[in-house]
Amino acid sequence: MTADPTTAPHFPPGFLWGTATAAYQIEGAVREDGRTPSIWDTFSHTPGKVDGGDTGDIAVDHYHRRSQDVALMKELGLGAYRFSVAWPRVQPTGRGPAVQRGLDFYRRLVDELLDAGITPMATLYHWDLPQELEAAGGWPERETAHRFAEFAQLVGEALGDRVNLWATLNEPWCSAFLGYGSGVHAPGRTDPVAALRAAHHLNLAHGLGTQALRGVLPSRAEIAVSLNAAVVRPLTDSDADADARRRIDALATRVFSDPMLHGKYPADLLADTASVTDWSFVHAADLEVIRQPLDALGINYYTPSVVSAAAGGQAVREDGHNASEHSPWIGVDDVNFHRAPGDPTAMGWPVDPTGLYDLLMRFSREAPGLPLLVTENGAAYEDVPDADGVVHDPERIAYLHAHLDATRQAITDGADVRGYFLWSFMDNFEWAYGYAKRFGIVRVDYDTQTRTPKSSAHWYSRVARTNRLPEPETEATAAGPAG
Ligand code: GBH
Repeated sequence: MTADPTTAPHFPPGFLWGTATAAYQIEGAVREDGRTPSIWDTFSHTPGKVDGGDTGDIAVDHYHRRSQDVALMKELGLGAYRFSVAWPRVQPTGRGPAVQRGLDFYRRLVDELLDAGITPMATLYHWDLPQELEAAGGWPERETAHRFAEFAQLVGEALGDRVNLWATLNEPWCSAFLGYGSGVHAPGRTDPVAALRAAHHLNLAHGLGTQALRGVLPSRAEIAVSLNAAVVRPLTDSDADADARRRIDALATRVFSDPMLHGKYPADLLADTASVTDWSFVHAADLEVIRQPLDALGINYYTPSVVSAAAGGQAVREDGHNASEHSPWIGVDDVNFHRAPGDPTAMGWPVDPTGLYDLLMRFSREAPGLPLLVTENGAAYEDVPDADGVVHDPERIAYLHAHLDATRQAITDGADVRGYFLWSFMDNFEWAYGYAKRFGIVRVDYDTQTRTPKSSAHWYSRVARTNRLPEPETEATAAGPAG
């Protein structure tokens, strides 16, 4: 009954099997060792911004439970771990010299990972801008990009001898368009011009930050960026729907990938947003700075979008994403968002692994020779622990299996995918949703901070150890506790 291991499809040798987290979502200890507030501290403490009034003050207390968390990763046989560095821990005002105690936390984390045989991947910016930099204007101001480059240099100097894999930014789309456009993320501003300025300055920060890292890292270091490139599908094959798809694709994906990979902003994006801004905040030399040679492109994927042109110019939003009065789609107020086919997760996001396949193939064609990493993929479900506190989560296993199968198919079809980082290692602070949504393969009891691997953790452990997906009929046994 068991699959023949010699014919079962393996992933390429050396494939990185990781999980991912982000500083504000897990660390807590927000006032320790010199850390100052980030925009997410301010935002989560503003009534009405986060479900249940939740904050990251304690989160899952990873700042104090770091060693135990790394030990659990080792026990599960995970090969890589993507974490982010909290800017306000390292440079509390966003300026000036680094706080050694802040850097020490990450030095110890990395040392423990390396001791455990786990490859660290450090993301420099996962949304926690020091509040003082927001007070000075935040991402809509050009100066913030220069501040980021300085921060990148400080972290590069401190960790460059032990971290080989880096990402500059995580999902700059969220920072720019949810942070300054729709306002559902920190800092909660709703200003279309500010959102586009933020997008450009995040691009510039990526370019300047990459240059700064190259200046201090050994030549073996690999630098990437993580984009939440969107999979946007037209509702029908009409020209109007194709045009809606094109406009959303420009504002979701090409606004970052075109300057980063090709050194230009898409002409259609500039035309579509001409009534909002003339983009005069883009200086002539910026585009060459933004286009830096990269060692990998990180793709974060969860679910696709389905769009159509709105009949009377009046858009409807029926896809379950955080509805807000202000649209993040600057200059595009006549595109409908429809519920995509597929069973919804607890986020209401339909499961569709073909979107991940399509994205990997798209970028392997668009940027030949650039290795790809899936830097986030995973799902929230209504996990119900049994009497022993154990969560049996077959839906999450099915989600992971399907998306890993799509990844393997893309590799078979020529995509150079080097690794996969499951979101997330453990349940954590899910931004505007607070603790209500659980993405972890490890359950966290928020009263006791106890960590308990879910069935999906044992399943993923098996995948990581064997470098292959189990045949569906062996899934039940594969999901049992690891030997
Ligand atoms: C990632 O964000 C984050 O990197 C990670 O920190 C987070 O915990 C994880 O995914 C799970 O959410 O169409 O305007 O309604 C993903 C964020 C959420 C961004 C859905 C796009 C739709 C925005 N994505 N969102 S909208």
